[in-house]
Amino acid sequence: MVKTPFRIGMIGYGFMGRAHTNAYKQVGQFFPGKHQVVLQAVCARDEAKAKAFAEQWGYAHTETDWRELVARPDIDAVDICVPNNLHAEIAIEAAKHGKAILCEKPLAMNAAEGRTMIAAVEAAGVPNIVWYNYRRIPAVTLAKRLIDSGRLGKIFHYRAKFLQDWTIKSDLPQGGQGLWRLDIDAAGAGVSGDLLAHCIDTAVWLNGGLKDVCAQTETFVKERMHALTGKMQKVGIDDACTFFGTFENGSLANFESTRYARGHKAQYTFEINGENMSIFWDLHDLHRLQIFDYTDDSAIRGWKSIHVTDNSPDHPYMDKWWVPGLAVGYDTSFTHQVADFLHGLETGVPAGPTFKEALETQLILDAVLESAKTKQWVDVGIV
Ligand code: SOE
Repeated sequence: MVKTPFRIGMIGYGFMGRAHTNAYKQVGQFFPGKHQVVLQAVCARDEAKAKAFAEQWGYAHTETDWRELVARPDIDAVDICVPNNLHAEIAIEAAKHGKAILCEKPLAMNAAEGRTMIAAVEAAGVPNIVWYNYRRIPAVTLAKRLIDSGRLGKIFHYRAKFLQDWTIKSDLPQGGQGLWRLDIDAAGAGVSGDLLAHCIDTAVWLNGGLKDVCAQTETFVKERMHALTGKMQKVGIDDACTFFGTFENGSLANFESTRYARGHKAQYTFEINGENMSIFWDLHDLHRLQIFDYTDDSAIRGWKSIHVTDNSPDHPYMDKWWVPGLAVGYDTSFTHQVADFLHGLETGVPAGPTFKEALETQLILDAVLESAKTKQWVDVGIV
């Protein structure tokens, strides 16, 4: 079959640049389709770093100015892998040039900015998606199938947490490469926008939208040296954020994230309790889905741990990988996202979350931060 080239222009080359590029390299082998992904160009301000990345990962060209990259006629899609404060400007420009856009999460600094990006991609009619990769871990996708089948019955509770511990050191600087997540001007928010954004995206996908929230945030280290200015500066991000709220289906929400949970590196977990079934998932054990099925015979009723590696179509994505019992990891959630995105281009049914769908997470995040600031319940969509 003659394939249609899908030429990627990647902006940024950090941790996510590597995760996305790895997915582009894998997708054609494991999920062959109509498109052939081509690593056309990578852009970084530092030319030597751009060239080194291009050489290591196989990009054909480099750029040092993102405006040059998005204007290149030999690129079909722009992948935005830079700090959050640059997402909107780049996406809007890329849309004007008619490029498909794959944007790192969160979509934007806030919902208002997200709306400008949606307007741009809709006006240009270009395909778009946000990299909320955890949806596409096979065990999480299996949870979605179970919930959609109605087997859980009425949903009562959804709780999620995302715990890390890498910012406890008070002499860790803020800003600059690697540490821009601590700089409010680059990140827009702290753990809420960085970690809870994932929890919220999965929750909305699995359990529907949220009506209202009541939140608390804390900044444990009040000042940090800024890596770019060398000066001590006020820390503007939330180091920890917890909130509860109400889903549109009436179930209760309970979310927590922090970078101050000693011993936890990336402990993202969620649990959903329905009338007939509960489901639990843990990123540290990502290929397992824990299920308690009340409809089981009472003699053998109990929590079971499903190893989501069967290569029948019963276990999402797994028919494309190895043999039963052999797991895939974090990296493949990105491969699955590219596969679904390309499949969406082929079928005309876009894979999510599109920019428009990802706005919901942004609206919830705005409400969460507003609630923490005002110490009031806030309706989602009001801020
Ligand atoms: C932060 O440490 C981080 O890398 C997030 O930015 C990612 O989105 C998350 O998946 C893992 O943690």
